[in-house]
Amino acid sequence: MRSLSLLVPFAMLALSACTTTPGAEAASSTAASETGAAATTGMTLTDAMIQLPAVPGRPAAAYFTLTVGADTTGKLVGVTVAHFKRAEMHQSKMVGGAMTMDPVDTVALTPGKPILFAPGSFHVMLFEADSTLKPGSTTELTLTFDSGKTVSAAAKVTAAGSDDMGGMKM
Ligand SMILES: [Cu+2]
Repeated sequence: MRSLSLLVPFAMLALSACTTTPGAEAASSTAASETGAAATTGMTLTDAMIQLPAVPGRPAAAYFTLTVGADTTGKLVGVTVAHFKRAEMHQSKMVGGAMTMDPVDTVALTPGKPILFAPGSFHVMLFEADSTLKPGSTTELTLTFDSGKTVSAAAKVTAAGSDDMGGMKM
């Protein structure tokens, strides 16, 4: 009996020594408060926008922000936009001083890090719009993930801007 009662406090001491490493605890709580994303799960689609082409018949572009939860992983595997027959994900990049773009099949999610589809970066190119789509209206943009999950949001339809098209020239 006596040796047993001595063993228990020893075991607890050893356990607490392992789990309360001061450095590790401080690091994890700092990370959580800095990102503010510790409680965020799943994905949120915001700022969805369709930019119609300056010249009819040319592709339109779609931009959006996808907020990715701190515990969310996976891959974005497709985009569809109502009123367009076809959508492709592209990535713009500078090659030899000129902006070019390549189709991308998937975009990997990094937990806690938003994905921005914006001029000069990732973007969606949209083909074969139906004629009912006008600036000032909205349409629905849907993202599909490798899990089979989809996320949708209303996207504002805007006329072609006079701003830099960010490599939209084909
Ligand atoms: Cu493109």
